[in-house]
Amino acid sequence: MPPVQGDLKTLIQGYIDKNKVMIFSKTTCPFCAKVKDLFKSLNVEYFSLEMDKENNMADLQNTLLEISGQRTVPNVYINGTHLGGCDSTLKAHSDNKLLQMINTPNEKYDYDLIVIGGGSGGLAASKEAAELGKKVALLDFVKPTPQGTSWGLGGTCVNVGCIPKKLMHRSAILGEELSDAQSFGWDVNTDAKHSWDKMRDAIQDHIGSINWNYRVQLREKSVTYLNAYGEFIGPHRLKTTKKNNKVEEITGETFIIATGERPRYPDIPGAKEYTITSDDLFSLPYCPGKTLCIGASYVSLECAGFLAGIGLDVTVMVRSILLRGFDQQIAEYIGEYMSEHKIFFHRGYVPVKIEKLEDGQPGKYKVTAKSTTTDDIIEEEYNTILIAIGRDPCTSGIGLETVGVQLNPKNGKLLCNERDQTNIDYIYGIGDIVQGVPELTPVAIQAGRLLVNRLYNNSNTLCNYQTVATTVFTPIEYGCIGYSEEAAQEKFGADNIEIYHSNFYPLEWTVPHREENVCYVKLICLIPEKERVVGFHVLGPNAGEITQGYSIAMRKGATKEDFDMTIGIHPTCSEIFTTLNITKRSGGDTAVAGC
Ligand code: FAD
Ligand code: NA7
Repeated sequence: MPPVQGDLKTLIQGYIDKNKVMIFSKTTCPFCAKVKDLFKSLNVEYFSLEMDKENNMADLQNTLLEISGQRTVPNVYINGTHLGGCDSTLKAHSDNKLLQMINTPNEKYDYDLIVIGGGSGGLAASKEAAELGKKVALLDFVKPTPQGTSWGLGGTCVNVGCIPKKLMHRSAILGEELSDAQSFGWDVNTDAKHSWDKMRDAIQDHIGSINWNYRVQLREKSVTYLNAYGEFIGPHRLKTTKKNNKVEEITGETFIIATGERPRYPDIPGAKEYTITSDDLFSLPYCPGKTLCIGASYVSLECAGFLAGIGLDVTVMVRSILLRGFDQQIAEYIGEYMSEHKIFFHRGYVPVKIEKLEDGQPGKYKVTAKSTTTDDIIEEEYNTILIAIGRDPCTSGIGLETVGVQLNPKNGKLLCNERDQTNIDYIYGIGDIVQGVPELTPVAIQAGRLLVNRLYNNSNTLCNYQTVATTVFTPIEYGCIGYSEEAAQEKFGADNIEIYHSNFYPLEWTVPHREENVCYVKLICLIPEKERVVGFHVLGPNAGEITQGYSIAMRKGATKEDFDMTIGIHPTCSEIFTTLNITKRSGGDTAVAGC
């Protein structure tokens, strides 16, 4: 559908705002060629929109007339100011004014770009923009949790997300491997004890070094880093407040909001006083002891997994299903595996009250929960209660209403177009706060880099949020790309998809006699498109490492035949994807038959 007039105005204004030298042109126009040759001879970078290549040329020209008062081409803008056509440009050059206009810095604002939020997306965007010669400020400020936990530069992933989570998962996996090692001939102490303090300190030391490196990188790239909270107080104007309450105002031509999300608390007595979230867990000054994880999505299950893996007594309280949004067959397999590995599940319960029984590190707390289907009430005691029932975007309290940025009223997420632009043309959004975008670190980074290249490097490449691979780091890892079975059925219809699946038995598991037939793979293929693979799922060790490479194949539209024609690497887990021949429809047995 061609853009409506209002959209065209924004589009054209965007080109003008983003390009130092902007030429609206036609490929067939000799005057346009003359102007472009002039800029080339002066070694001046320009961006030209060849309007005769667009399918809405007449609309574009009409809108240009409205904006600039000129319908003809070339139509030249320099630093946002309308210069005119071929004659005006040549005259400005002969009067020695052209280069002067081009080289006049934009002094209207303190910064070309202000990025609010120094997490995965914000850091990537600010560094990239500075490399492209822009004057950039990056604000990052962490509001302490209700328990008082705070952290350094780098956002969720580095401080309270992916990094400490994966390292604690690794600690748990090492425990299992320690016991495997005996089967492989190592005389290891079977009474090996785990130290929470040692693990936490080592991981926190690593995080500290990353925080420091980020600061060094920002300094090296001349990004102004402000450890301050940002809040819009007017168009292009931000109030920044430091920890010591020192307030300063700064202005920017363009803004990127990348403020991320923070954990949500249930509205029940005792929740904020007596519980922790993932924001507190990874730096907890004491071993959490007997722990209840409330919530059944990946943050909760991953934390439950590594806490149990380091030897703690762990329960998960599940309101409805496991891993909403993920393939439900595999979600259930994960639940079964975790139950087999000493994690207890309370299914169909929600907490209603939390009370403190004893102070201490850890203390003791009573949780009262009620069934979602019956009148049943349960009461249990734990040392630590970890809440992981979702995360809210940090889009309130930052003055978005002052500048009129639109949010999704249901969840507070930022509404952006495919160019990551909000309804306010100089304000963009990236990362977890954006509606409909996968909440993953590499997504925020990619979006930030591509956005900045569109803003300052004449790029048109959009961030492709489809077919993003991800992994759940539960005790048995789960990697996936594309559609779950349920989503594929809903989108394409059950008759249009063929599902190939199999169990597999990692060779490394055979000698220590780990359980058979818990590892599993599934390929979901679209029959009308030569069995193009639209869903990829693997449940087993190192699923993250396995999954990454296949996401390139999926982006390239790989079919089942492409998988079949690929020669596997033996002996690996991943080779199972090259030999899948049992369809789910056939009802054939997927159990492992041999090596
Ligand atoms: P963030 O990284 O959250 O950064 C936002 C920053 O902005 C924060 O530092 C915040 O304090 C700051 N800020 C907020 N408001 C203001 C303001 N007004 N002024 C100044 N600063 C402000 N993703 C993966 O890809 N893989 C994983 O394995 C993974 N594991 C995760 C595990 C956990 C426990 C959690 C919670 C998340 C995990 N994620 C994972 C998700 C990943 O961390 C996020 O997708 C990613 O950090 C989002 O980046 P962002 O730039 O949008 O925001
Ligand atoms: P998610 O993915 O939003 O999942 C929330 C989970 O918590 C889900 O299992 C919910 O159950 C459950 N939930 C929600 N509200 C409640 C209440 N009130 N009581 C009990 N259980 C509840 O959250 P995560 O924290 O795991 O992860 C959020 C993002 O953080 C994720 O996308 C990553 O980017 C990092 P439901 O299925 O709705 O019944």
